[in-house]
Amino acid sequence: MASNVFDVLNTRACRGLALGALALMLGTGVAQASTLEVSNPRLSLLPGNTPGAGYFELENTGESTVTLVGAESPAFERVEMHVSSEHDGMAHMHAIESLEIAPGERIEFAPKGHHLMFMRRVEALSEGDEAEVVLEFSDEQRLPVTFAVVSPASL
Ligand SMILES: [Cu+2]
Repeated sequence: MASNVFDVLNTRACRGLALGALALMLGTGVAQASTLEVSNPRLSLLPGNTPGAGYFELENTGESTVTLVGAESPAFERVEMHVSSEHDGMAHMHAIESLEIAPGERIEFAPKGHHLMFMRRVEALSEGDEAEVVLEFSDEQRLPVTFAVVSPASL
C-alpha cells in the first residue's frame, strides 16, 4: 500500500516537472528545435588538410517547412553545403545556399548526394574523436549536433 501511494505522488511530481519544462521551452522558442531530428551524424576525414565531408539524416517532425541555411564548427574555418552530381560519367559538386525540408520530410546527407564540406581544419581531429557542429536555419534556429569523426573507408 505504502509503495502505491508513493508511486502516485511520484507520477504527479514527474508530470508537473514535464509541464514546467514544456512551458519554459514554449516561452523561449526552444520548442522548435524539438521538431528536428538528426541521426547518424558523421564526419569523414581524409589525411592531411583536405576538406572533410559531413553526413547525417535530418527529419522535420514539425508542421512547418524549415530551411537549412548553413553550418559552422569550431574545428573548421568554414562549413559549406554541397550537392554531388554526375554528368557524362564525371563527378561534380557545387555549393548550395539553402535547403528546404517540408513537414514530415526526411533528408539524407550521404556520399554522392548532399553533404557538408568542412573547410580548413583549425583543430587537430582524428578518427574516434567528436566534432561539434551547429546547423543553422533561416528562422535563426541553431541546432547543435555532435559528429563522430570516421574514416572514409567506413562509409
Ligand atoms: Cu563537397
